[in-house]
This record gives sequence, C-alpha cells and structure tokens, in this order.
Amino acid sequence: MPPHPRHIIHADLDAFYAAVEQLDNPELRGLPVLVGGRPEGRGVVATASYEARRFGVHSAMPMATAVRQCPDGIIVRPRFDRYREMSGQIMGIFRDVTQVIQPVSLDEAYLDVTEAAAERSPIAIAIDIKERVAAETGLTVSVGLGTGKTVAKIASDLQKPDGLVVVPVGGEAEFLAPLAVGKLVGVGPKSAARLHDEGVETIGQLAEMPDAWFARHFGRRGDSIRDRARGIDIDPVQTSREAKSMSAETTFADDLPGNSDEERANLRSIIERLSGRVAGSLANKGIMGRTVTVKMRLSDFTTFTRQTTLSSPTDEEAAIVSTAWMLLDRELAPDRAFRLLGVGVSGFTQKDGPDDATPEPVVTQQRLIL
Ligand code: TTP
Ligand code: MG
Repeated sequence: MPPHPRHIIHADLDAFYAAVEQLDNPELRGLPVLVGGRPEGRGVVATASYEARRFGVHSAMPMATAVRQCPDGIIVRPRFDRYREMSGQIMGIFRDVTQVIQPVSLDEAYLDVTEAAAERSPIAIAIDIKERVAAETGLTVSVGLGTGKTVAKIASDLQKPDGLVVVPVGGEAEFLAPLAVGKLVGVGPKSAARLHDEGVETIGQLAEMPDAWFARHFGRRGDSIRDRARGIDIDPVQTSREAKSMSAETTFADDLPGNSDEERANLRSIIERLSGRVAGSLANKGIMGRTVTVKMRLSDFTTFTRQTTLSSPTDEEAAIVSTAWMLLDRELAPDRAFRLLGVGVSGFTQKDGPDDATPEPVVTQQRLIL
C-alpha cells in the first residue's frame, strides 16, 4: 500500500433519464417508466425506472419486449437537452468538490478527492456529494469510494439506488475477491465467458493466476488487468486536459442509405443527436474543439473518417452539426448505406484558457439510443 493512498470517488446517477422524467412529471413518480423509442419498429429502452426494473426491463432491451414484460410501463420519449442540462448542473456540483474530475457519460464521473480529503474525511465528502445532488437537483446518486477507479466504480454499483459503498484503504483485494470477473472494467462478456471455461469465476481466482498467464490471455492489457484484479490501480482520473477527442457513435440495426429526401433527413437527425451528445460533453468539461470528425462504416464494414478543422474552436451544437453534416453529405452515394455513424471533436482549448497540447489520447464514448 502506498504511504499516501489516493481517494477516488465514482458517482453515477440512479436510473438517470427515468429519474429526470419522474422529477419533472410528478405523476410518473413511483410508477414503472420506460424511456426510449417506440415499441413498434426497432425502438429500444434507454433506461427504465427501478419500478420497471422489477419486471426484468433493462437498458438496450427492445421496447417491444419491455412492454410485454411490463405491460403497465409508461413509455416516455427521451429529452436529451433536458438530460444534458441536468448533467451540467450535476457536474458543476462535482467540480465544486474537486477540479480533478473525469466525466464518463452524462450521469457518471470519477473524482479524485485526495487533496480535498486533507481537510475532511473522504467519507464526509462522499456524503456531502450525495446530499448536495439530492438537495440541489432532486435526484439520487450512488457513490463508490476507494483508492482507485476500479474499486470505486464497482462500489458505486453495489447498493444502487442511492448507494454509498466505501472500500477501506488496504482492503481492495479482499473487496474484489468474491465478485464476478465480468465486473472488472476491461473484462467484457467474451473474456468473462472464456475465463469461466477455465474455471476462473471470481476476481479473487483471477488474481491468483500466474503472471505469464495474464500475458497469454490478455496480451498487452495483461499487466493492467492482473494488477487491478489484485487491488493495485494507479490509473489517474483523467481531466479534460488529457482528453484528446470526444466522440459519440451509434450502430444501426438496419443499414441506412441516403438517397431520398426522407433518408437524408433521417441521417441528418442522427448527426444532430450525435453532435448534441458531443456538445454536451464539451460543455461539461468546459472545453472547445477545432476539428470535427465524422466516422462512417458502410454495409461491407469498410470504416473510414473524414474531418475538417474550423477557423476557431467551438462547443456549439449547431456548428458541430453543420460541419459534421457537410462531411457526411459529401460521402452520400446511390450505392452506399451506413451501418454506423460517429461524430467526434478534437483539438481542444480550455474555454477560458490557453491552447492545450497534451500527449495522452483518451476517447470518451457516449452511449446513444435511437
Ligand atoms: P447508466 O448509468 O448505465 O444507467 P442509469 O443511470 O439509467 O441506471 P443506473 O445507473 O441506476 O443503473 O446510464 C445513464 C443513462 O444513459 C441512462 O439513464 C440512459 C442512457 N443509456 C442509454 O441511452 N443506453 C444504454 O444502453 C445505457 C446503459 C444507458
Ligand atoms: Mg446511472
């Protein structure tokens, strides 16, 4: 254990979109709310209130399935602008506690409160964050506290909703040991299935595997996964200074062409939503970018990007939309249909500061539901 452990908080709002809907529409409180697309067609659930989750409804489930499982569920169309606004307010509260903050998505951030903990205990800080979010926004946030991002993230999820889980300094490996390997960031469902085949079910069992085994299984990521399974985690909370690009992308169930006016309007609306998410992330971090990139994947999986640099940095949704649309519009062709579209912004400037030239690339992916 290092002589001066870090104190890292992971904060994640509970049923975020659904909670905002219940906050703004009191008649929805206490009821199963399904935020997302239409059940007819291929709409999916962005999120469900905890009342609806009791019926097995979860994010990314087709809305048609959700409605079958939870017939009394009330479907609400998402209002991304409102969620972005709320997110800004919440990130503002976090930023009041520490400047060392890494927003991960609209409702989730890591905070390094090591310095703030010189004045009061990190647990007091965690409680203060929960109380301030509740008092100032009316929403509940689940918080995990530990010496690294790995344990903090897992801890924040353990007692949702309205949870507070503290992993004691030095108790990281013990905390992780009984948990499923899939809980470790970097061990996806495929890796987890492969590990199960080898009899490795828990993070504790993973931690006991020999060093060479990790390299064989995870290649270059082996060392990091091994250390984190053993409770060693030095991954820093990456503030916007280290972020090099901010992007949002989405894959479609059916390939989307851009021939007719209607198809073009549909593509345009996707670009608008993606740009909105990116603009929201920029605003959250208080940064602007000069380069706009559009990522495209075609029916045959060919993937490429097109980018352009603006004369001055922006965080304006409208500017990102028009630039991204110009880039995509040029690529439309009669024989082309898109499986995936993404919008990214890079070349950052602190909104109220000098240019930012930093080496570490970090791509923040925003989830998007259509
Ligand atoms: P999450 O934090 O994963 O989910 P949540 O806040 O709804 O619920 P909880 O944290 O209590 O488990 O995601 C935050 C928001 O992001 C969520 O409210 C809706 C959106 N989202 C999607 O649009 N699609 C997805 O697949 C997921 C997981 C989330
Ligand atoms: Mg959440």
